[in-house]
This record gives sequence, structure tokens and C-alpha cells, in this order.
Amino acid sequence: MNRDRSRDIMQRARTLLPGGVDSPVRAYRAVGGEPVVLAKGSGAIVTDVDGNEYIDYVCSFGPLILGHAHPHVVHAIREAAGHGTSFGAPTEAEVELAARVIAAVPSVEMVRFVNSGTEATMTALRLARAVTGRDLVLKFDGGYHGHADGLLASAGSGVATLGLPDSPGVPAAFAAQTLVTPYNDLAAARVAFEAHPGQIACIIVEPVAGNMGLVRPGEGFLQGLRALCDEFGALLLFDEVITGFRSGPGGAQQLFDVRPDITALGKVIGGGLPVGAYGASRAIMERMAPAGDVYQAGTLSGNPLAMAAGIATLDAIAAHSDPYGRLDELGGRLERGLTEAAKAAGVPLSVARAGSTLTPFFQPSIPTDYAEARRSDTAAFARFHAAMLEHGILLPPSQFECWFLSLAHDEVAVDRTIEAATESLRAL
Ligand code: KE4
Repeated sequence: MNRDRSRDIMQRARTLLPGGVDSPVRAYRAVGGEPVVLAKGSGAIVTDVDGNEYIDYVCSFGPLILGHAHPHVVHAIREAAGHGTSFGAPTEAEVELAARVIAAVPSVEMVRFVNSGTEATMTALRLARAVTGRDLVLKFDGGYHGHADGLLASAGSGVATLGLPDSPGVPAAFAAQTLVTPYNDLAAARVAFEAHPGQIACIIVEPVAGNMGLVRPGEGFLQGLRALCDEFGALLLFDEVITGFRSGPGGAQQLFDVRPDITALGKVIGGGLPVGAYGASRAIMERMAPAGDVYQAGTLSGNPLAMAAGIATLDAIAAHSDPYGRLDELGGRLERGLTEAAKAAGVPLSVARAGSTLTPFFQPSIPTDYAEARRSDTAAFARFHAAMLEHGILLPPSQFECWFLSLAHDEVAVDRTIEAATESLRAL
């Protein structure tokens, strides 16, 4: 494929934007080669600046559950834009989207909108600390909750030790407020609580992990976290930025029937525009200013265009006869096809899936935590990514990201993807 314009644009971009991108993963450092610069999308298809078309499994890393440029979403944004783009004042659209989120997410009685998943989790942590009067937070190795300082902490040595900065610029004191233990390991989480009695404000967890590649919670893991929080007086915070409205209307908390105390949302609820949200019981949420004393604010929070896109997205999902059954059906078809293609090619590949979100791991078994995920053959993934690109399939540029299907994908697109994978794996 000719991608001269992508190359030229990226050369210019690298003189103006760090790494030429506004978010690191898009720079293709994990897979090599030049990023594809996209010009437009429609349904499951994106077109790059050189006119090449691709079946898209990035889908903006999750928001585009309806596919690109869904007519109802585009119309809603156009309508809203004609009445003004931002007011710094209450609007009815915020109330309408809030009503939809509260009606769908079992543990949420009240919600507040912000502009990103990072803002949602950052504020949710502040709220948990305020409610409990405690400072420490427990997260899981390989869990990603946005780039707030305290959450950029990686596992120190040993289980109950405090986190270490995951990035320069994060003060050790901030990282030290974060405990990091392995995902799917209840015993290690218990040790952390016992080592820090009365100090842990909350556990923050991706109920289905999507940032080490897709890693499902083991049997009883989420229920066990709920019990630990109840036993030690901490709050349970589900980061459902990926799983919210992706795994079902009520997200993972409905799927696994576990009720967190606070829920962070993003991606799908904005339909591709910048939206994050955090929600909880009324009692917890009314701690937030101006109802309560915990501060958080935002110029563009509840932005009318973003609210319009979110409402149109959730309404289009609700209007579909069986959206999550359809997404699961397509996801299963792709999972089976990839598994068979790898077997035929003799390539060690294990596909982890939750509905329309999946990760083919280049290793013989499906990981249960980050240490296992990191055993994957990332060089093989990089070769596979490049080969699929040449076949017109656009994959997330990292072994440790998820592929996303949308309601705009269909059997033709999935079967074309499987054909491309069969040839790409054979030539690996
Ligand atoms: P944002 O600030 O990027 O909107 O959301 C942060 C976030 C929070 N929680 C979870 C579970 C998330 O997956 C994310 C962001 N996800 C990444 C993809 N794995 C966004 C893509 C990127 O960083 O460019």
C-alpha cells in the first residue's frame, strides 16, 4: 500500500507534537513502522490520507460502539453545534444523559460528567479518600486508569510494598500512596490490607482488564474484592471506562453482579466526543461540591456537543433489537477464526475475549495477570500488525491493547479479517 502522505504528515507532526502524536500509543513505537494517518471513517471502515481503506478494530480504543460517523450521532452533534458549543451554564442535555446513565448502571444513583476517563478516575479517588478519611489506594499491576499522578505507579518489589513512580515527574511521595498487587490475586490484596490497617481508602480495578490486553477476572475475584472492601472498611471503585455500556447496558457490574461503591465511566458514553463520568450512591456523590465539600470542576464538563453525542449513542444502542448479543456473536466469530488460523499456521496464539472486546495473545495460554501477559511474543505481534495493515486491517498498535468490534462490523468484515489473519500468520 502507498502511504506517502501518512509518512509526510508524520514527519511534519514530529516537529510539532511530541512523537508526532497526542497520545503515545498512536506513535506505533510498540510495533514499529510509520503510523497510518487517518482522514475519515464510516461504519467499520476508516480511510487514510492516501485513500487506503481498512477494517478498523481500534474504534478510538472503545468509544465507537456504533462504528464511525453513525448518522444519528453526526446529526445530534450538528444540531447541537448550531445552537452553540459551550455555555458554562446548566443545559438540559446533561440531565438527559445523566438520566440514561443512572437508569442503566446498577450502583449509580447520581453522576457527574467530566472530559476524560482520567478526570473520572482521578476525581473518584479524591472522593473515596474524602469519604473514608484514608490516603492509600490499592490498584493492580497492569491496570491503567488514566494518567493522574497517583495512578502512574508500578508494582514495587514484594506484594505489600508501596508503589514506585511509573513516569518521571511523578513524585515518589505520590506513588507511595498507591499499593500495587497482581490482578486476580485476592490473597495478595488481603496482605496489602493487613499490612496497612485502616489506611486504604479504596481498591480501583478494571472489572475486566483491558490495558494489559484483555484479561478477564477469575472466578470470584470481583466478589472477593467486594468482600475485602467490606471487611476492611474501604470503598470499591470500578473503572468501567472501557466496560461501561460495552459489555452490556449495566457494564461489568451488572454482568458479574458485583456492586462497586463508585464507578468511573468514559468512551462509549461520549460516542467519540470527550466525556468521562463518575457515579455512586446519592450519599457519596453529594459529598461533591457544591452539594458537599469535595472539589472538582471543569470548563467543558457536560459540554452540549458531547452530551448530544452521548445521548444519541446510548439511544441508538437501546433502539437495537439485541446489541450485545450481536456484538458477542461477531466477537465469537472473530475469536474462533483467529484461533483456527493460528492453529493452521502453527503459531502460538491465545484469544482472550469479553463480548466485542478481545486480545489475541502471541503465546500458548490466556494470561490471568500482567506478568503472564508480558510473556507474549511482542515481536511476533509487531510483524502480525504490519502484515494485517497491508491486508487492509487496522489493529491497535500494541499487544497490550484490546481490539474493539462495533455494531457496524458484520460477518463480511469479520471473515475478511480472518482471511487476512490466516495469510499474515502463515507468513509470520
Ligand atoms: P482517558 O483519559 O484516555 O479518556 O481514559 C483513561 C482510561 C481510564 N480507564 C481505563 C480502563 C482506560 O482504558 C483508559 C484509557 N484507555 C486507553 C487505551 N487503553 C486510551 C488510549 C490512549 O491512551 O491513547
